[in-house]
Amino acid sequence: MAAPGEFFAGIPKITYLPSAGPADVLCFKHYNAEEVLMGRKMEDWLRFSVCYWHSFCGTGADPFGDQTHQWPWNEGTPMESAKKRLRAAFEFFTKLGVKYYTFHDRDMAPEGSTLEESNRNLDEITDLALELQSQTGVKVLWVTCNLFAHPRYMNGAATNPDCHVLAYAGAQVKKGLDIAKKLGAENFVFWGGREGFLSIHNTDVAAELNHMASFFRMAVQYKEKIGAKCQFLIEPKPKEPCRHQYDYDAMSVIGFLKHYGLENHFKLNIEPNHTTLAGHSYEHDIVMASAFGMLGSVDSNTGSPDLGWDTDQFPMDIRNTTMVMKTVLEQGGLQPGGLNFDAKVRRESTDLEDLFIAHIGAMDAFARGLRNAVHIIEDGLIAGMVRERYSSFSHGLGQKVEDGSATLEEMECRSIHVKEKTALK
Ligand code: XUL
Ligand code: CO
Repeated sequence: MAAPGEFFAGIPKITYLPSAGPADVLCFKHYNAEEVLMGRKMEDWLRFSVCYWHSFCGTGADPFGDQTHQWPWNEGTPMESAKKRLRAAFEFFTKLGVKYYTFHDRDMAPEGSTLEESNRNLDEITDLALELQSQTGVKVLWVTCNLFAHPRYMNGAATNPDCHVLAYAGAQVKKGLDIAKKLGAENFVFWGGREGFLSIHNTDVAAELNHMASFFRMAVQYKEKIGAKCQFLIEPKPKEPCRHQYDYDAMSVIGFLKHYGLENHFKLNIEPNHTTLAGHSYEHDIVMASAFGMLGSVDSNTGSPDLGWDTDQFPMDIRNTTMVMKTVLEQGGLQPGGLNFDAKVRRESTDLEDLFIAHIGAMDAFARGLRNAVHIIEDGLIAGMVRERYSSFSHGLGQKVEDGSATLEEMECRSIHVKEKTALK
């Protein structure tokens, strides 16, 4: 029997039961939130977050078929169902034991017929969000603005050829930052949904990139003006919906930020499914962003290696989660970022409990990845091999290359009488 206002009746608080059998799917077999590894609780290394758009707004529709999910919160007027959805989401976060969530402005509250009405809707729904946050202790990992779904954004937002559209996007981000501050969001994400092009022939690439940089500068100024504390994050993606997107991958975004002098104001939110769409391995952008001190957060999902599009599946591959967690451990954690499940249950997963099973599976996969990464780091074998591989840079000429003081003349001097065999040693 459902308690009044309960959406997930019959589903208990999910606990750690390592000895549970294979048929027991509503428990964690590996994720033990309180367990301390390398000086920190598992939950603090992993900082899991549930995403609002897939898990609570997703309908199961795809380009070939209509809605398959009949969720009980989708009832009443758009504002009524927005409130039901929020209550259902907080029941879910609490039962799952996840302390963070993420949302777009437009999936939290419906868009009105004017900006003013949209803002009013957001105010009303986020009042309720604030109340539920303080009742449960669940926090916002990040907020983002949906600058890609409405028809006005069909040619982009910050890179739109029409300045009026850029202005609308700016107004939306201004409100998004107010909301982020109100809810104490720890980060704020910019995903360049349609910031790119379908045809290079009608696109002034240099102008669009300049506009995008100006747009980000305005956001930095406003964030500082209102004293919002959230870390700005850019989420790279190479394509889809555009044929080419400017935030192609980690290195493109880092190059862009450095070119425009914005690198101190932003980090990256890496989504591995996007990384593989860019032709890289799963962990590539995690490693690259971290190497430059720019890994801020992770949209923990996966695609299928045999597909060329963004399927946003729950990550279940232990090899991948190990590689991610090894990088996270090596950089000392992800805080204030986290592991956000930008992932959706399949169109065919039509039971409410599937939402739990999917998250539990992915959380266990990350817990196993964390344990593996701890072993790899603690036994030190790989780190020792890597150190040895670069040992020639720890003294003499190598040290001078390392600190940038070496010259080509010194290289010549060192190499001229050395037989190749010795030089290669
Ligand atoms: C799209 C995507 C988005 C962003 C937020 O591919 O990943 O959901 O994470 O806008
Ligand atoms: Co994402």
